[in-house]
Amino acid sequence: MTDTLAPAVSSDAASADAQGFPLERRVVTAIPGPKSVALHERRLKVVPVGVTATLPVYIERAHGAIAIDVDGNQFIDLGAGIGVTTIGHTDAAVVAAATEQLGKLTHTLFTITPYESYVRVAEYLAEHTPGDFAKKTVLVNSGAEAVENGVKIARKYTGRNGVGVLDHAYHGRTNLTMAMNFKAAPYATGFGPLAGDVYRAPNSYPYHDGLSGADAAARTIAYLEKTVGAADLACLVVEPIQGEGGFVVPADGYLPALQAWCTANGVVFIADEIQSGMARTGKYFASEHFGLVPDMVLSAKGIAGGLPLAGVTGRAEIMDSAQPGGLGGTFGGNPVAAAASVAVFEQIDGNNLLAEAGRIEAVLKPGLEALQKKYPVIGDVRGIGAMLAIELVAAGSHEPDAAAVTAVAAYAAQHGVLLLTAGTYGNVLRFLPSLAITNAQLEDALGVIDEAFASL
Ligand code: PLZ
Repeated sequence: MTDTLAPAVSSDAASADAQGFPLERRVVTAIPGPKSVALHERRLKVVPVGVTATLPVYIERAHGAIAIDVDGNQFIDLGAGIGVTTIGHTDAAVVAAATEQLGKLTHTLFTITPYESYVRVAEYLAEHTPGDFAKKTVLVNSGAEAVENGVKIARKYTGRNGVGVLDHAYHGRTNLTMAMNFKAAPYATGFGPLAGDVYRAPNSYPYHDGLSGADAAARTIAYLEKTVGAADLACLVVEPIQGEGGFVVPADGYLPALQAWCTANGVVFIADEIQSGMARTGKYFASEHFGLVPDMVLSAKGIAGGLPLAGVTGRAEIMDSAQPGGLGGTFGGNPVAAAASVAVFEQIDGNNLLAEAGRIEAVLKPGLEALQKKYPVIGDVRGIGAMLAIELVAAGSHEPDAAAVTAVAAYAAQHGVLLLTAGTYGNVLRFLPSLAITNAQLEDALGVIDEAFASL
């Protein structure tokens, strides 16, 4: 705190919450500060370059929407660790549940000797995923592992091999999911051979293709019919709102048309809700905004308040097609992660946190639209709830401007706002704050982003 490399900048908002945790943005050193710089030097010696750091600022603690680094800088966190701490960093109920569970039981392996919290999470997922039919859930450790298991089960159920995915999709870093991603670099470059039988089709991207949902769906379906054929397709995996691809919201009617085609052709329709789910968009799952009732829903990220947990939830008859002993893993549905997850569901249900996404949208979206009027580099403002994005383009065109994204994110970081990028061409800024962010914090962050655009 004694370091004065940069002038202190801080917001005027109320300075602390009821527990005394700071609520405000506050920059007290250069970014990164000297302690972060020292830590980063240590890191570079022992952590491979493949594991990058978007912002080499070392975080020590966080609560709600504020993260504090080792140098005492306080950031307004608009990324929530890519949509993981959706109900807020260190939510008191999640901390209490996980802490209590740590002292009681940390592991048995659910497929050896089970425990209740796994079952409770499965019950919550059956209740809160779309569709009024019997559902079952297998819990695993990561989003990619959920995608792997979803595909595995769909293949067993259908007796088919093909996996359909969409342009601009992101599904993970394992061998199969690398093959399912749209972008090869950096996720798959040099890491092959990749899994086969993955078929990619054009998506709906209204800002760029200008197509109606019906026309975009007809294009996707024609493509899948030609490149693989429904008879060989086990599943179609879609993100209802694409995450890494840049919060691409498909045109009205697009996703329902894909689902109808899947249903008519015996193709398992899988919604990858790993980034869009768990209350991020004001519904439990973004599928609900589009009237979708997926055969299978994949969840991860926000499901356990920061602890590693993911789920594959599907129609009981599909899930039960995997033979006894066919699904599992040592840590899947770990008792501490599952206890944290139960607390997340209790918090969302008990405190009507779904409404918070609408509150955030009501502040953030008009704020971003006002910036779009001021700065022609902002080509598109889109998203739902607490999953909003702006796409930056060369003024008067739709040509991606990734350099502007980098500059705005860097300016924001220097001024105490953690802002994430996205998009196949790196030209999207995405906003996925925790539902705990206050309006004052949002307004303050918007002010910084306004200055960032002005500085371009
Ligand atoms: N499906 C829709 O968003 C993870 C990737 C972070 P894991 N996205 C963030 C990084 O750089 O690795 C993601 C997603 C969607 C699947 C995944 C994969 O989830 O928990 O990262 O494996």
